[in-house]
Amino acid sequence: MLSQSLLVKAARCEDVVRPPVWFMRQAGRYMKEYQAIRRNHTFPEMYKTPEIARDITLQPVHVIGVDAAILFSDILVVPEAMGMTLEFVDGKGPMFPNPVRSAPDVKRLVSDGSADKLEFVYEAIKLVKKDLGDIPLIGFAGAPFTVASYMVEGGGTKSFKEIKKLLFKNPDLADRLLEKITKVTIDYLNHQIKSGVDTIQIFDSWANALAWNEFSRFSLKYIQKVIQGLDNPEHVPVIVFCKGSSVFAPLLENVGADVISLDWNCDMRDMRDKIREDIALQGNLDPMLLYAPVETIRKHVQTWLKGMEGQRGFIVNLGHGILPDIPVEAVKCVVDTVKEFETCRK
Ligand code: 1CP
Repeated sequence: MLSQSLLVKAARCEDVVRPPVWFMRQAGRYMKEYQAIRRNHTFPEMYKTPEIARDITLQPVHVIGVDAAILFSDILVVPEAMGMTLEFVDGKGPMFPNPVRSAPDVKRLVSDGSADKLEFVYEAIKLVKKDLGDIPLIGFAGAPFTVASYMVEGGGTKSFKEIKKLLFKNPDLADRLLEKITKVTIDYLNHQIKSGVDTIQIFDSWANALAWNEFSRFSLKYIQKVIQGLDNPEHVPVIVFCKGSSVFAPLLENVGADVISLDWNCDMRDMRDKIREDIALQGNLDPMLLYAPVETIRKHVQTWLKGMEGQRGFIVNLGHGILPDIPVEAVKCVVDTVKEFETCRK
């Protein structure tokens, strides 16, 4: 593990000359280099072919100059490995034509040995690590609640009606589903650690659909189980990204993560005063800021960095992923502005 990299050091709240910067969804459609590969391949072909996954993972490191790579893959490979049919429909995103709705549906899902089917991910990690040099690689998985939501809804949703119906009408069945996903997720992340990732991020992208009690009961509990289940002898840092973290941060403090990744609704400096100082914070620029002219972005990021000056345990990112029509220059401008800001030492 690259324990001297800016990312790992910041995640461990050690002294760094400046905060590291990377972005959720940094490998993707806003880059012409990605589009060039996408024109000739379907999305599943891309993440299931280790050489292609490697090339896409490396693109933002070369083009944007980020301080970390994140493996090009998807959180939904886990339900696919558990036996669900996954389709990516252009313009609509991921879909499960046979969503999980009943006890027999949950029973049919396979958890034992399912993570072994994701060899293409582990192979991609090994290939990326050969080419990355001293830039760290982030592996990831979805949080059990977010993955369960996709499995129950059958795809993207605005209302979260089906998953919330399940939680409120049949909490025991919801638990059985979440337990199964948790088991596969632990195995999956342990394989990723063995294959060489330097950091792990757990994406709870849909947690903001939940109320306070349900977040504790159905999301936090299972993220905690995932972290506790890791076989992590070198202590690869664990980042928990949670949409809704502006509200749920006090709960997330005790989940066992090294880093909490914040959405854009909260003030980072204010959050720094509230969260235990041995936990690093990541975030939290509004992704839509990147539609502004580069000069506006530069000034905004400079002012924001000034506000965090002298703080240990700070990783620059967005509050959620880069949108597909964001100009590359805008993303690069954030990276350059952070790199010019060498004052994060106490
Ligand atoms: O070209 C295409 O049509 C595919 C678009 C695409 C891409 C580039 C999808 C389908 N997934 C990805 C890559 C991806 N997904 C990464 C790559 C690494 C990186 O961040 O650069 C990661 C980490 C993910 C994880 C992921 N997939 C999440 C969690 C992160 C987040 O943004 O909240 C979620 C929710 C998904 C589901 C998914 N897969 C793809 C799309 C378009 C979506 C989102 C659909 C929705 O919002 O409902």
